[in-house]
Amino acid sequence: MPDWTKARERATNATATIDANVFRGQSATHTALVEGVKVQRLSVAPANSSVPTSFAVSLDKEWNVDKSDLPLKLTWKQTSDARWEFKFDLRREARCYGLGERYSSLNLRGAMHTLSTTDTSLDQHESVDAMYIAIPFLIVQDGADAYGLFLDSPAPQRWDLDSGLINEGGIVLYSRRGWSLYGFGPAPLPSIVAAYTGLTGRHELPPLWSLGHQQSRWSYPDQETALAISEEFRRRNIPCDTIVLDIDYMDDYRVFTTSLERFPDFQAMVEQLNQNKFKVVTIVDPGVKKDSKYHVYQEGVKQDLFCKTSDGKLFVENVWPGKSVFPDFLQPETREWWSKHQGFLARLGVSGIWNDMNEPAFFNMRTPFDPQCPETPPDDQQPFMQTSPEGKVGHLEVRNLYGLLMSRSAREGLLKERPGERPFVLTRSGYAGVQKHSAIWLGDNSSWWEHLAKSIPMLLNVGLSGVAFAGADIGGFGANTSAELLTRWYELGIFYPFFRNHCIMGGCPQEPWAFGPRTEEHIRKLIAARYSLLPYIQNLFWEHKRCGAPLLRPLDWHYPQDENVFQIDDQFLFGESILVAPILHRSHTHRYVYFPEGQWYSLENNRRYAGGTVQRIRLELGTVPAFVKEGSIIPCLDPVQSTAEAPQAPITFRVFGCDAKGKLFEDDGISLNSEYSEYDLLCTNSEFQMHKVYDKYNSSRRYFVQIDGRKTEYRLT
Ligand code: MIG
Repeated sequence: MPDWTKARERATNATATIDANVFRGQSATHTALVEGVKVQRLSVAPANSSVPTSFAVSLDKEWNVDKSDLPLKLTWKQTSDARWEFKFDLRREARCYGLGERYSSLNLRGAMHTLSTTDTSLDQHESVDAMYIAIPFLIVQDGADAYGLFLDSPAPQRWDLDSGLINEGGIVLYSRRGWSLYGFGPAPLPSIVAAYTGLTGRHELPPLWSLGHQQSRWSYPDQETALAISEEFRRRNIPCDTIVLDIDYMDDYRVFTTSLERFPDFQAMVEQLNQNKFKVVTIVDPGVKKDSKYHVYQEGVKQDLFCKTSDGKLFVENVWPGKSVFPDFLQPETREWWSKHQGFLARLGVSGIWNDMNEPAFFNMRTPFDPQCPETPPDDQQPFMQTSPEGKVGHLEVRNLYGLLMSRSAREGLLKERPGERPFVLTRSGYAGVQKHSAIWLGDNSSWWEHLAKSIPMLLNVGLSGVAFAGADIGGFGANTSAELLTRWYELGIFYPFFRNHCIMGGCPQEPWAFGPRTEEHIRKLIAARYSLLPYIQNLFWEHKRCGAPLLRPLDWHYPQDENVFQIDDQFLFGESILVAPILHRSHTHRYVYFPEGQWYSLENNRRYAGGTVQRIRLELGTVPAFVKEGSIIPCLDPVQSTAEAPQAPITFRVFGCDAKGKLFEDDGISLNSEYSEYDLLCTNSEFQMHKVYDKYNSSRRYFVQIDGRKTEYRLT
């Protein structure tokens, strides 16, 4: 084990001299236009090294040499061989967004933000800093202009967003390796996100089933329970698409095995679930049980695929299986090997892979990075080594990539197993660009009202960081939920792109029926509302694919001129047409809602609200807390119990106002390269029309139009 105390002492003694610039390497600035936005790239490598391969940036571009200043007057220096410092301007009025997963209000300003992937293990509260996901992309919104800074290095970083109230931002990067920094803008906020996701990639269209309701808990312990839960959903007419199996489906927590005692007919169970229009998602952790009789361990040892300490011994830590070893996903051979193992689950009929514990988390060494440390310890004093394309490297230098690369392997494995089918992967940890491979969730929240409320700004910042397909555990993971909290959580959760109810071992039951008929009735109605919005949600994913826009947007995304919206993070826009303003406090029945310009209609009862006003709105338990902007057409799916029924279900176009516009995107919901159709929906003077933009997908469903409560069939000609 490295001597951490020594490393830290040595580093602390160095503090006195850390101001001078000791840089003796190569640097270059280049520029390119990405999605119409000027992007400058500063590449820096210490002497005798090169800029490391990026696993985040996927864009191949012609870059031109550039001499102009970086945005926000950014300056940098190297203050020791293991520490870099950056400074940039943050004018008083500038707002800061992004940085991936932060336990924060929407505006990140006024605090330090540590980016080093960390299992917060239920400790999500005001004092938590580093979280599961680390995305070093910051957006600065200053007046009408937005800027972006992306420091592409998977080593620990600390971003100081003017915690000293001196109108200055700073970054410390704890690395001995080179890096690239990308500066974006000035440009409007949506363009900055388009350019950043142009560079780092976007989500593919998700399989439609993954947008339906997913039911999880730690754990459904055996196949009887998994089947019984699915049958409850059908019996009670509560729509649901997926049963999620947590760690107890495995044989003694060995990855890529199933328990013969508790799941003796795993494959038959999956078949039965599939027949009942459910998919199955299974958890996969990176820790491989250190057990000389276990094939996955044997293979990895034989092929030298696990992380080793600097003196060449296998790195062993405790996680669920007990003593475990960890694949080095930085090596292409490891990724290839791991990806093939997904086949074990895929052949049992499993549809999606849930990657947990991949910060990676360890039971003994909880946080390998110590933010008090002024610099990174030398490679050989780090917990273990990994093999990068440039050679051996200390774990901390590349730690933030672990979850991204693991989920990349999972995705590639599913693709190999079912070529042409959209893979569903969910990951807890990630780095910039993780959206190319996976959806994410916010990890271990609790059944607290605070966490219900916090999920809004957290998901807004995650979305602005390129990760649109995201959610939080509905009902709350830790602690015991209540009838009221669970209901309110569904009112908001039906707008989470990733829509899953999940709960900790030992927590009280929190399936939709757990609190009796009245609560069940509310939740049934709310889940049905989610399913009815699926065509609109598919439109939004299509929009994300084309321009990187998140589904959940802060109000200033669409109303950049309206100062009233700048600090709002207890309401959000769900695409351009829907404003969501949920109740976030126990026993509240009303809340204040700010309506931006225009007219707004309650999605539920069509009541009209004038824009530019704040209004006190009654939202009884079980109400969909959403308002549609006048001039919008929302495509709504007729009731289904599973998305398996969606292709045949009619769509009703709900028209809000006499003159309105909307979109319809349709495809088969499962093929990677599905044919698709896209229509512009138009209503003028209460006359409705669909215009083809592209129509290669032939749907057999019927369409209806609903204007002013009148519903008529519309025939596509
Ligand atoms: O140490 O697999 O965040 O969703 O239920 C806890 C058990 C490990 C943490 C995940 C949580 C999951 C749990 N896991």
